[in-house]
Amino acid sequence: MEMIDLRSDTVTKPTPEMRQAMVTAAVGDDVFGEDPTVNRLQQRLAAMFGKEAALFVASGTMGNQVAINSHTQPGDEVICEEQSHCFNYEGGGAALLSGVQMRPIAGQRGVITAQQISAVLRPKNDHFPQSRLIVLENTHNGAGGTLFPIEEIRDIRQLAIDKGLFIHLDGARLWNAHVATKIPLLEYGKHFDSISVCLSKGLGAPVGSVIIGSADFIHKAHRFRKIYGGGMRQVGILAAAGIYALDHHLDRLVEDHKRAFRIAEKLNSFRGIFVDLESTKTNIVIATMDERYWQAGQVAEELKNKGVLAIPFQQNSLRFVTHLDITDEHIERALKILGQVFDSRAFAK
Ligand code: TLP
Repeated sequence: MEMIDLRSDTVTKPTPEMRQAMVTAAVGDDVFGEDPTVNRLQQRLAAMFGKEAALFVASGTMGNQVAINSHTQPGDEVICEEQSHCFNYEGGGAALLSGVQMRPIAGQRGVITAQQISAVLRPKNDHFPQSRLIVLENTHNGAGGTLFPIEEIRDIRQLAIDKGLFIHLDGARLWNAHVATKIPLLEYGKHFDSISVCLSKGLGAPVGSVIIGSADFIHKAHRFRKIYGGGMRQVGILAAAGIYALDHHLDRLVEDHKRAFRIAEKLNSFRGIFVDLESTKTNIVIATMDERYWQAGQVAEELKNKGVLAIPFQQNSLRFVTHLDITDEHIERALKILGQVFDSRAFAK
C-alpha cells in the first residue's frame, strides 16, 4: 500500500531533474568560501531579500540558533511566541548554545503584537536580563501555517528600532507566506535584521537552509556555523538542489495551499473535529479533536492502517501538511480515508 505521507513537507524526495542539477553542480571547498554553487545560492538569496549577505546552513534549526547567537550575549533575553519552533522544538538550543533566556508570549494564531512585546521589555537595570532580540515565525507552524500580518510586522520593527532590539524571522516557510499573500520578499527583508529560510520544506530540496542579513551579521554567523560543526565542504551539490527548487518549486506552492484547504474543510465537517478554516491559508492543517470522541494518537494509528500519515501535535490535535509529493489523486484518496475513519462512529455533524 502506498502511504499518503502528510506528516510534514520535510518528507519530499528530490525529483529526477533536481538530482540531475545536483550531479552536474560545480563545487569547491565552502569552508574556504570557494564553492561556486553555494556562493551563487547565497548571493541570489541576499539579493531576493535586499540584504548584503547570506549563509548556507545545514537546517532550519541551525539557521535559527546561529542567528540567535550572532545577535546576543549570554544573559540576554529573547522574546518569542509561546508556540514558536525556536522555543519548543530546538532542544533548548538558545539556552545551551547562546546562554540566553527565552521570554515566550502567548500569541493569537501565532501572532504577537508590538504592544505585547512592549509590555515585557526589561528596564535597563542590573537586576534584569537585557531584552535583546525578538524572534517571529512566518508562517507559524504550531498555529497551523498561519500568516503574520505585515502591518503588525511593521509595528514590531518600529518598536525594535526605538528600543534598540534586533529582530529575526524564522522563515522556514516564508515561501508559503510570500506565495499566499503576494507580499514581496524585499518587503519582508526590510523589516528584519536576519531571516532564516528553509529549502528542504515546501521547496522540496533534500537538505539546507539559508540565513540572510547584513555583512557584519553573516560574518559572525559564519563563525558560529563552524563552531556548531556546520562548516561543510563540497556542498554545492546541495546548494544546486536549492537553486533548482527556487527556479521550479516556488510558484507551485499555491497548489499545496489549495490541497491543504480541501483537507481542512473535510476534517471540519466531522463532529468533534475543529479546524480554524479562517486561518488555514497555507500548507498546514491542524485538526483539534474533542477528547470525548477522539484521541489524536489513536486516530493517527487508524489513519495509518488505512494509508494516511499525520502527526499528533500538541493537545489532542493532528497535523496534516501538503507538499511537492502530494497530488490531487492523493488528496482524493486521503479524503475518502478520512471519511472512513471519522464517519466510523455514528455521530456525523
Ligand atoms: N519543523 C519540523 C518539526 O521540527 C516540527 C516540521 O516538520 O514542521 N522553523 C520552523 C517554523 C519549523 O517548522 C522547523 C521544522 C524548523 C524551524 C527547523 O527546521 P529543521 O528541521 O530543518 O531543523
